[in-house]
Amino acid sequence: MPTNNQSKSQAIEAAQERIRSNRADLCDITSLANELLDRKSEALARAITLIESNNPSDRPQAHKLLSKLRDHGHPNSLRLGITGIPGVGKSTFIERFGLDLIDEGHRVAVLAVDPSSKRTGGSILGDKTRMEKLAVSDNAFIRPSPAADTLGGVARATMEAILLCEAAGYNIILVETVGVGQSETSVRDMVDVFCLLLIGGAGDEVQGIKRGIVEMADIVVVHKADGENVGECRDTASAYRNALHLFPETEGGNKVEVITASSMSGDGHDEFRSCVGRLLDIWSGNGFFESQRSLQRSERMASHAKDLLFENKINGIRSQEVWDRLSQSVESGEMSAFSAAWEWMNS
Ligand SMILES: Nc1nc2c(ncn2[C@@H]2O[C@H](COP(=O)(O)OP(=O)(O)OP(=O)(O)O)[C@@H](O)[C@H]2O)c(=O)[nH]1
Ligand SMILES: [Mg+2]
Repeated sequence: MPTNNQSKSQAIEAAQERIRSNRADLCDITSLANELLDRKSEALARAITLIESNNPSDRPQAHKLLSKLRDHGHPNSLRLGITGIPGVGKSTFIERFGLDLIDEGHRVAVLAVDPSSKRTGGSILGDKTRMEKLAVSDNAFIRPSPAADTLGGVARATMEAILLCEAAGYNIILVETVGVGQSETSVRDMVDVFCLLLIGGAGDEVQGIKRGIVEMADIVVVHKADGENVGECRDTASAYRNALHLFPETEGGNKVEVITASSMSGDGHDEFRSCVGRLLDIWSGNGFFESQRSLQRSERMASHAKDLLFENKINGIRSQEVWDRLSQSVESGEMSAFSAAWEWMNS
């Protein structure tokens, strides 16, 4: 049996250890933040790993890091999403677009959101090989998709990864996402400009395009417009132009532009950069750029709160037991999913 004095000194020692480790964490986070602000890409990679972590015990650290970097956002950053079905040429397009931007003096970060990575083992190899030149540029940072997606973690982490890239001095952030599932809708809410890549000729069903995705786009690019494909791509572009003409005016007061491009020949890339420039001119003139960002920030807060609440609740041991019991009832058909979720929430 420990004496009273013994247990008291043990408690003091434990408390001191806790304070020491908190200080060590704080120190590590401070130096990580400083290295990131010094534009060390290795620090940026480590910081993204921290915010991508699905371990709830890493949350306080992530919070500390983001708080330290809060005032270091890039004043003139541009966040651009590129979506389209697998194989439409997103990575190849980004490589060429990114290299052109670097030539113009920009610093470019590429983040990939790939909901299919869980199934296929990821397009990491594809990302690396399709962006060979960009990958070795000092002014580019490429982050392939995280390997697993739990509790919407991939999308959650991507918004924060954008902020970290900006703090590390990247002014153009390109987010590549496969346009077949949920991911592109959440990516739309993280970027300023959203671009849809299509292939000439194939109808919407063939392209696996979800309803509504075309309406979300600011710029539509009919891609791989080279060799024998040029004519077909032009036809597809004009069909989309006609269809988009019938849509109501966009919130930003801009016209959705439809162009053809090839990342093999480079045709259409100048036109693409002009389209982006025109959009930014319109949006900075009418205030839409800033208002869209403000709205995105407040929506992100709600979505983080939802994730954290869920995580907090599901990680309680009792709560997990209740979850397992209710989920068995749902699986066996004894209970509806809504009632079970309701009961769990109120448990
Ligand atoms: N002809 C032609 N082929 C292209 C063009 N761009 C890309 N490709 C080819 O299309 C294939 C797919 O290119 P990626 O850039 O990997 O496509 P992706 O959309 O990033 O694919 P995922 O990341 O797997 O969704 C590759 O074989 C490219 O060489 C283009 O402009 N013209
Ligand atoms: Mg790709």
